[in-house]
Amino acid sequence: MVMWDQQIETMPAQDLRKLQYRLLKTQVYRLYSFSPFYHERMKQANVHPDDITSLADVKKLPFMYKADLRDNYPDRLFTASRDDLVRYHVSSGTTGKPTVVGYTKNDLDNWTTSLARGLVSCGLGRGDVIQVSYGYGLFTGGLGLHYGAERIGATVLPTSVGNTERQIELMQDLHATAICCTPSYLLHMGEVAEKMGVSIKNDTDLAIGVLGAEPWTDLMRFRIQEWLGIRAYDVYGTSELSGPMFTECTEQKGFHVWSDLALVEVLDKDTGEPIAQGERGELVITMLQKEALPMIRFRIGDVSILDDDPCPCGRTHPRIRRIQGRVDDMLIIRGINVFPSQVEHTLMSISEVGQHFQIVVDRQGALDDMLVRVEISQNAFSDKINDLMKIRAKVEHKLRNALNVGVNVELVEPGSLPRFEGKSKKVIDRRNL
Ligand code: DLL
Repeated sequence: MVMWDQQIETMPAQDLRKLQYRLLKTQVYRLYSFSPFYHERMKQANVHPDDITSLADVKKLPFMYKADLRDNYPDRLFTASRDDLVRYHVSSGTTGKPTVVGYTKNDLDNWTTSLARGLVSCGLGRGDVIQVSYGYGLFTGGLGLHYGAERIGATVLPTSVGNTERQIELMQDLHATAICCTPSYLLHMGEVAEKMGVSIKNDTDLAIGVLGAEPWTDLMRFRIQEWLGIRAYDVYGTSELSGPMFTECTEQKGFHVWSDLALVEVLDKDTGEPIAQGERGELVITMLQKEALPMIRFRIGDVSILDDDPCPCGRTHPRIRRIQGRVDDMLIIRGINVFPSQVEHTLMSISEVGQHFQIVVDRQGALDDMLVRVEISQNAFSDKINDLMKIRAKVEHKLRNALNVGVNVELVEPGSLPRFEGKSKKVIDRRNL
């Protein structure tokens, strides 16, 4: 198995834990001594760095929330001097002030190392042409994967987002073997390519996709792989962790979280207590080496499952499974919890349904009303009302069974729902809750 750094990637789990403990202890001492924010937080929680005597003691440390970053806008949580900062990224978010992330030289180096390991674990390396179609600029996706790809000796094609027809021409002419972008943008590219008479499967050298920055399901993965003739890997991260950080390996069974860089906990979102292995919970991450913007027990709000079982790829770092949603993206429809990922999973199991859907939630009087707009697949498209009624009934039936709540389904023509170049917006909630 080819690895970027065999020694660290296959280090025995026990040694990794020792290393994590050392790094945690150093980071906590540093923050307690130099950061007024962390000093105050630890005092409030009645914990001193001397109280951390094992890795498990991480649970004594207070949590950090996205609101802490916003409340300290733009850079009051930074623990490096301005002279030592070499870059900013800014994440817009949906509410309030944006989040500003700063990086020292070492921070950029660790971020790039993390992605170098990840990209190699997806089978990429020297000789590959990697088209980076995440946005370049304030968003972390473009530059993050750009430097990761350069680090492993691949050739980067920095197309960023947009100008899709040109992207497809360049993909063909420069023989891109891999693409990094959101799954929604790749779906859009596939369609635009077909309109241009280009089949990504047959007329390009594309073999690998490194797709993320938004939730998607395994069934969507299978569709993308089948349609475009590639292996599709998930990549995960958030601006606060640096940007895209962790990818799946060729086993496609979750992201390896590099233990020398991050300590991951999966906790019950209500109690903040650990949950049993294999149960889903909220991801809480402590970055062990970050200098400019340290993150201790950051409650990301993403829901996943921790998998500590040995990975057949030989890497000893634990995995987290595909992100199952956010703690705050759960919709409550007439008292029933509904996750958009359940809707996607169900729809993708129905062959007459295309890749695109939209959920619209409204309130009629006191009752919630959920409408799922579904693009019918090109093959199943028909102008016979009877055929369409049958498909609609089937989709409604499957959704009702999966979600335990009745929803209305509207079938729409292929190509009629909005397409996205970056993160997609699949849920429109019109209720004033
Ligand atoms: O989206 C970083 C990134 C760039 C990741 C490129 C992967 C590829 P933010 O804009 O701060 O950072 O958004 C982070 O996006 O908390 C998740 O809710 C969601 N997210 C990111 N990757 C995935 C994924 C970048 N693979 C937020 N699956 C996170 C599901 C994801 N959700």
